[in-house]
Order: sequence, then C-alpha cells, then structure tokens
Amino acid sequence: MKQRILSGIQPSGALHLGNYIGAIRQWKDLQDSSDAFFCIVDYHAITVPQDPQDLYDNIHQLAAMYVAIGLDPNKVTLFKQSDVSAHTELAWILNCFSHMGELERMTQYKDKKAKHKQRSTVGLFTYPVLMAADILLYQPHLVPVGEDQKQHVELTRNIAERFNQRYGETFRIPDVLHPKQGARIMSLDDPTKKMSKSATTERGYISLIDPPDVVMKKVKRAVTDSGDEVKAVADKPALTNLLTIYTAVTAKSIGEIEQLYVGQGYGRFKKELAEAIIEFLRPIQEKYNELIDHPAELQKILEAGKEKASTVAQITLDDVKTKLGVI
Ligand code: ATP
Ligand code: LTN
Repeated sequence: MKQRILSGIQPSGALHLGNYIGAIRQWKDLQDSSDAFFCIVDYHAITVPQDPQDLYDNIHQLAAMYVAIGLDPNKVTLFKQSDVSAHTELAWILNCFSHMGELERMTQYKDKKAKHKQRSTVGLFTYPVLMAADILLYQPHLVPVGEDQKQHVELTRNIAERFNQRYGETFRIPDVLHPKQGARIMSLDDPTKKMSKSATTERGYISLIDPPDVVMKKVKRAVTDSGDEVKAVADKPALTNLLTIYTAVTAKSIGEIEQLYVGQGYGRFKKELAEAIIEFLRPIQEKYNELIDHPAELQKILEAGKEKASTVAQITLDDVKTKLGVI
C-alpha cells in the first residue's frame, strides 16, 4: 500500500522560495511513491480580512502554481478546501475536543492576533482545529510542511489521540515531515525572521513569479554577514540561508558551492546565485503563464479533485458521526 500524504497552502498571495523549499519540493518528490492530497485552504485564508476578487484570483493562481511547479494532477489529488464540506463539519466536531489552553499556546495565532489587533476573530483562534480536520479526514501517514507548522501538526496528533482514546481507533496519527535542508528559509533582509509573503516589505522574499530583474535586485540587496567567506556556519546565518537557497535551486551540494567561491568574496556569489534562481524559475513561470490563460483547464482539475477528495473524506466523517451517535 502506498503511503498517504496530505498538505495545504493558503491562497494568500504568490508563493515564495521558502514555500517551495520548505514544503512543495517534498510534495513533488513524494508524488510518485505516495497517494497524495494537496489542498488550497481557502477557508483558512478568510481568518484574516480578504478582498473577494483577490481571494478568487489567488485561489486560481495557487492551483496554477501547484501544477506549474510539477505536481501532476493525474498522479495527485489537487482540491479546494471549501469544495469539500466535510472539512468544516469535522472542524466543528474537533472544536469540541480541543482545549482553550492548547489553542492559546499556538505561536502562529499569537503572531497573527498581534498583527490584526482590532479584528482578531474566533476563526483565527480555531484555525489549527480546521487544519486538524483537513489532515485527519484523509488518514495520512505524513504531513509534509515547513518547520513553522510543526506545532499545528503536534496539536492535530493530540486531538486525534484524545478522540481515539474515547471512541476507539478512528484517526491515523500522522507524522510531520520536514525537508533535511531548508525547513525554515529566512528573510533576505533579516536572517532572524522566516521568509514570509505577508512581510511588510517585498525585499525579504523571492516570489516564484518575480521577473529576472527583480530577482537579481533582491539577491544583490540581500543582507550578508561580516567577513567575505562564502560558508554555511553557525555564525553566518545570512550566508547559510543563501547557500541553502542555492543548493535547493541547483543540483549542487552546499560543500560544492562553498568550493566554487573560495577567495571570491560575496559579489560573484550573489550574482551567480541570482542567475541560478532565475534559471530555476524560468520553466515554472512559463508553465504558470500558460495555465493562467486556461482557467477552464484549472477548473477541470479542481472539479476532479473535489470528487476524489469528497469520497475519501466522507468515509472518515461518517465513521466519526457514527461513533458520536449523530448518525
Ligand atoms: P504567510 O506569511 O501569509 O503566513 P507563509 O509565507 O508563511 O504565509 P504559508 O502559506 O503559511 O506561507 O505556508 C505554506 C507552506 O510553506 C507551509 O508548509 C509552511 O510551513 C511553508 N513555509 C512557509 N514559509 C516558509 C519558510 N520561510 N521556510 C520554509 N518553509 C516555509
Ligand atoms: N496552516 C498551514 C496551512 C494548512 C495546512 C493544512 C498544511 C492548512 N491546512 C493541512 C498542512 C495540512 C499554513 O499556514 N501553512
């Protein structure tokens, strides 16, 4: 039996290299050997204010990006969370098995609450419970995500264990899967913060749809460490981050890259890193532009995904409802 995997991304703007290296790269690598479900988590996106037209566009752009990056809709199930009503149904049920204290401890909640002070919603608070529902419905063995999502997957495991203890084996307890390198890509303008699309300036991240001149500019402006050695070591967090990006977009190991720039300083390293990123992005952007021009094709992929995901999710939901005594 193939391993089942499930992951998701919010349609909250163009993806960046951190999303690719921390999450989607693993999805791509796993698509042949596993039974994979990848979700566009649109109901998670509305936990903070969204413009309707932007959200609609972002959903379709994310679907196009999933395919452009190399996920094959014939091998994996690509679907939209709001298309499968079992997600919100199970989320309600799991809310009744989640404790206030454990949700209050979630660092993503604390960060986002601080950002949206005036309009912090209950949805933002129970966001991790909806994520637990997304996961548990599909009984996955693995959840491939970046490091920032580890706490949410641990919460998912705790909620599932609690339910299983009370009602008998219902949910598989999933393991989190992080990449060996690049589980936390840092911001280009501040290597102490993670690369994020909701950062205050665009200088910190490279979007997968940034044109070549923008990539070159952002890499050239990236913060570096003191000294001039190109080395991935603990006291060079900025260089370590740039080298992690370099190795992810080429077939070269960090050791090989370090060797290439011995005694060369940062200038040539940054220029060639930018060129490598541009080369890496070129085919992705070509495919993406082609797909964006064919919305009917994207719609067809999401329709097929909805069908397949609904069937799998409903089996778990029916089991849960039977155990609760509501069927
Ligand atoms: P936002 O900044 O809007 O919260 P984000 O850029 O952090 O978004 P998400 O959509 O929350 O990205 O994350 C999608 C996936 O990418 C998740 O699996 C997450 O762990 C991973 N990811 C996000 N940022 C990074 C990063 N800097 N390094 C590695 N993985 C990341
Ligand atoms: N919380 C995640 C997005 C997400 C997710 C999921 C990831 C929602 N549901 C299920 C993996 C599995 C994020 O912010 N990146």
